Amino acid sequence: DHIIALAGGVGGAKLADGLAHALGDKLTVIVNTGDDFEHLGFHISPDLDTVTYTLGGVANAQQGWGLEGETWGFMEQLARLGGPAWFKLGDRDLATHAYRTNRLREGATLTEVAAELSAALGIAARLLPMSDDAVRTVIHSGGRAIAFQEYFVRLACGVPVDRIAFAGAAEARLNPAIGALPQPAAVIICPSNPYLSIDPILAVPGARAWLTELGVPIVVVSPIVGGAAIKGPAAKIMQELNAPVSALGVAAHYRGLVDGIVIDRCDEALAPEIASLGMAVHVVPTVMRSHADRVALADSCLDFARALI
Ligand code: FO1
Ligand code: CA
Repeated sequence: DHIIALAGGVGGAKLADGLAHALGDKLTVIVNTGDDFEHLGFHISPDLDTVTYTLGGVANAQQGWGLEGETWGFMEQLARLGGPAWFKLGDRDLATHAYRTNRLREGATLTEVAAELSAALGIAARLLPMSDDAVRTVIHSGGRAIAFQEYFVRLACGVPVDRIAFAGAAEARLNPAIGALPQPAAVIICPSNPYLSIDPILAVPGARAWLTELGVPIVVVSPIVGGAAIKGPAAKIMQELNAPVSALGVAAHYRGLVDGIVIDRCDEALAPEIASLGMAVHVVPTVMRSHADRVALADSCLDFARALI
């Protein structure tokens, strides 16, 4: 049976990789594009790249983005020219951006380009951007509106988040390929940042209605473990938005959408309170250090979701 996953960056990509191992071409991953932006004339799609590189087995694990075995000749020369050095494009990674940007200019959709790049890396799963239209995450901080990569990379998330907006979301069309997918057995929301990676997907008109009308179990994996984020600014942002920084806070965020949540062993004590929000709780080790961890978590998510049918 077919499974649909929703994913953003690193944590999401790791679970998607485990699911791809179990499911092959029976997996569709719907990927956040709110982090996308134009830089040096290139269309950069960080989360699509992270998912593609991770499932393709070529991700740079230390860095958390980009390709393994990267070299930086382009950036060195760019710096010599006085070009912008705050956002790093590796030599190999640059090929992805040139390819994507060129195809978009030829009239291809982001969906078509994502399919071409993932096929080139030998990926069997289907990777779908949430929309082919521009949706841009904007961070509002102290009266300023900051473009996402500006906030994330240039400011290193160093300003407080008052509010997060998704510019263009109201006018965007949900990826038409999503409505044409085979009926899945379940939907798995990967352990991506709820506010920065999953909310932009849900902000596309029709996304929430499509999910709930599928009428299949929707299961989320908490990206917050032991009151901290495994990676990235999720914990800091939850605190700034006055949400409890815990798996309970994650559960409350998804209340009404998900049927079940997977939380880490170390958060087991939160299970009764989470269950009182009206969702099933599954307690397993969720921290993915090895490839075997990804596969084990994917298998236990699938078992949990299937038991909710
Ligand atoms: N993240 C950084 O922290 N610094 C960078 O210079 C950087 C470059 C970059 C280039 C291509 C790409 O696809 C991703 C890149 N990222 C970089 C990661 C990106 O900012 C983040 O992964 C996210 O958008 C948050 O998930
Ligand atoms: Ca992201």
